[in-house]
Amino acid sequence: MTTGASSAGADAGTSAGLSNLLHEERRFPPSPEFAARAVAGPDLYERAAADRLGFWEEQARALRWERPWERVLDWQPPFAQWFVGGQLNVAVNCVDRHVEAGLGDRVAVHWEGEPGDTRTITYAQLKDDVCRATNALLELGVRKGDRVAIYLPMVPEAIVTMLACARLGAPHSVVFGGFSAEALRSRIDDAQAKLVVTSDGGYRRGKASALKPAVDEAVAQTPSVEHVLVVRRTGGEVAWTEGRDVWWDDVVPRQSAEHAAEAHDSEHPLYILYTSGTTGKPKGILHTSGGYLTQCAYTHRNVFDLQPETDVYWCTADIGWVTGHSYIVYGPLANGATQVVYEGTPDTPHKGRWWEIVQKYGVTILYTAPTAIRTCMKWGDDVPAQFDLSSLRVLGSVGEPINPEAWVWYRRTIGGDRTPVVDTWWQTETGAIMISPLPGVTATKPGSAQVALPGVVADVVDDTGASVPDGGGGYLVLREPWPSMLRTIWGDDQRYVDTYWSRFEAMYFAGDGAKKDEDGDLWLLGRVDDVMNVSGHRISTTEVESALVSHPKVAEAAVVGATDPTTGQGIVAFVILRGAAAEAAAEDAEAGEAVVQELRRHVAKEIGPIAKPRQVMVVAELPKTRSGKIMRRLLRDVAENRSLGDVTTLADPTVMNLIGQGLGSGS
Ligand code: 6R9
Repeated sequence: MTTGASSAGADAGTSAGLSNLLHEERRFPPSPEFAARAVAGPDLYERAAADRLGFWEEQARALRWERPWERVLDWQPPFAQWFVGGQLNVAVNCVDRHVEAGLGDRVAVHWEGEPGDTRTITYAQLKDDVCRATNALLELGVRKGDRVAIYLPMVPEAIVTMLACARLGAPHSVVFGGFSAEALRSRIDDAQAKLVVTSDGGYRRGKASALKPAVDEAVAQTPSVEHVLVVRRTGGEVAWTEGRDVWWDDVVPRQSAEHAAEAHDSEHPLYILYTSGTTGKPKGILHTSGGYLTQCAYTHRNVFDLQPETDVYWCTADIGWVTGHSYIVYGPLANGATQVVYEGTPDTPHKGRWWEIVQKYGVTILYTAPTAIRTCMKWGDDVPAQFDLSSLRVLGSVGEPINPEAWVWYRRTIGGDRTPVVDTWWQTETGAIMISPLPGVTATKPGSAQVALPGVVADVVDDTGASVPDGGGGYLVLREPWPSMLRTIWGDDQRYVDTYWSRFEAMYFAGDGAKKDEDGDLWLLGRVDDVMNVSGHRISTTEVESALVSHPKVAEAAVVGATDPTTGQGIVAFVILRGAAAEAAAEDAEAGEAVVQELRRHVAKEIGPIAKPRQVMVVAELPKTRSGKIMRRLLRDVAENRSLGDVTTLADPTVMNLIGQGLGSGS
């Protein structure tokens, strides 16, 4: 294989590092054997270019429609409807039709609990489980159009509940189990959910951690919720509200395993998923049925070269993120794939747990995030070396830019220098993969997501919206609507228009910086707005700032994402304390340290542990422009230990000296 020329620098994860690496010369073309039996061929690009809408229709025909569509696309910019007039049931597509095709005995899910307990669920069993859950939701009063919040660990019931909602046409809103009671409350409230499905708890890092208390706290303030359906997972004690709370075991198993599914309109809402925007209030991204499922299934098949009869696929994401929605639930199940679902963390009970799982189930396709790859790199090559990873044949990456060094390590150490690596760019809003190599077709290039998939039209434009030439940089945009695009922000069409469609005329603004290299391949450079990316999770600076200023000791706060070798970015907060707290912290280092820890815990409680700042720096002033805007750029310089950039627009250039003095109060 061609390994040579340029090598990845230590700073490869930073934008500056990436710019240097645009001259990456390593190429990994597919082997002739791989190409010969690959799902995708080069003709896909030609067909999509010749007739884009016809190409998407061809992809939609892979699904079962109860009524055919009349029009492929109705585009009233920026509002799209796909496969208009068509009707289908998403759950039937993901489950029943495989059983009817004689594949009922195929394993849908090899589930592995963190403590080592396992469950094997065939498509036939999954169908029965989904029907029982659907009947239970009906018994609890859920009807088509009602919203259901799901706050569960990675247990099979999470998948079953999502599909039961899809079957009924009751949009789900999955809230990541690591989010706080307050985050859950605001999401339940925004969607006016009628039912919350949760569990007593789940296993993480070798311990049972409770979930139900957060639900109790949230639901005390959300009058829309009629019932809380509780899965028993850990057997831990739970507080109980009679009449409201219901055990899963008491209502679901006794239901009929038959449910006659209704066909829903192609544009019927499938789910809402909240993601951070540039303001404190998370955006409820709305996805609908036909177009979403079409693109999930198409991308899952082609990007991962899925051969459903023989592959064992594993996506390590949590179901609370969009990757779990599209590439654990909807894409793989629509394609009749066999997959592994793992409940816990990669280092429990030992650092080789993931590789042990790959060996145990003979995983052939692995889809994970750069932050996990970099963590495994840190743990050392000898960990994966203890396991047989020869079953792997395709490796995927998602969530943030993958630096070439990590890419090459992934391919070499996990993929035995044999597997294609696909770096897939997409977002909660895009619903499915948009930019990625195709294994079997593309000669891959470490660090670059390369080109838009067939059917997708991406570009990089400058400030004025003009397309940049090869070698140029700017903003990533999408020029044409795509089937799995978000339809709006739940309850806020105007915010949808403002956020995505107002920056440039007639183009979707993704919020990411990007470059085109000399071959025209795309390099994603991270967010250009105030959204941080921590371990592949989107967290807005404003959200963390709001959490900080909600603490009585904080007068003002500014938050930046600083480059972090493992998590991509780390959260660094600069805070000005209020009078007495400020005096105490200034006089006594221990008091200063105590307040720093208190604030870190406070943010974790308000938003969730993923938002806990890596560092909190107590400062006397914040750098502001004359118009009062905080200059985050300068704070980033401080957080990343760089010398300061241009300070001439500061209202008071001396504040940076004051900030320098405050740096003793790190965490
Ligand atoms: C799927 C998902 C979306 C943001 C996106 C971008 C970053 C995702 C990436 C990537 C570079 C990749 N991102 N994949 N950056 N290369 N392959 O992650 O959705 O949680 O909504 O995040 O993540 O910044 O805008 P979401």
